Amino acid sequence: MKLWYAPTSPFARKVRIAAHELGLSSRMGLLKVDPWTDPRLRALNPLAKVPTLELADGSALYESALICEYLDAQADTPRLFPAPGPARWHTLLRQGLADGAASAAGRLLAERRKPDAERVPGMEARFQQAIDAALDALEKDVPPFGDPLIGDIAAASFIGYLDFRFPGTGWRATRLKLSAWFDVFSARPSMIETAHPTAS
Ligand SMILES: N[C@@H](CCC(=O)N[C@@H](CS)C(=O)NCC(=O)O)C(=O)O
Repeated sequence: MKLWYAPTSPFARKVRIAAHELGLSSRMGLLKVDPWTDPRLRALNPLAKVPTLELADGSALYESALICEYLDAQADTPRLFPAPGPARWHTLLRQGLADGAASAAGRLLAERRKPDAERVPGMEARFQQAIDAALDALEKDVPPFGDPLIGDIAAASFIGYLDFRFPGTGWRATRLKLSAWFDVFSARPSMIETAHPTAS
């Protein structure tokens, strides 16, 4: 299997972290692609987004949540997605929260890159509120230390993206538990090997 990815994408990073945590990264090739300009991607994924996982038979899976669940099912010991029940709902909710916040961060970046005349009043503030409220929600229900579930991986991907795109925002000052958790999580080999580029 081969992952079409961009090194700046938090969703692609989420998949790569999951593969690493499951011991599958050596079985997953990587193909770096620019989803905005590479026409080959749309032939696999009508949405032309990364991550897209190309399977051995030439078919493809897209949407990071689905790709991660597929990878979990390929592992000798699936452990990112609990069976139906409270633990599953909890981690899927955390994944949804973190993915939505990462999406808001991406849209905030795009808004800030627009010329002043094209900016829509109130949009930046709305995206920022989503990011801040998501961080507050994660602080109130901070992920545990130890082997992660999918929601914890998504949370780390979101925060990693925030630090990558918006360094020095000071989000840690009022979220000490989340900050401590993220520091410990960031030392995992899965995080180190999938780090966003330092400049882009
Ligand atoms: N919900 C999707 C989001 C994927 C996504 O938005 N990827 C961005 C890069 S971070 C992308 O490929 N954008 C290109 C486009 O929107 O055309 C997932 O979880 O995989």
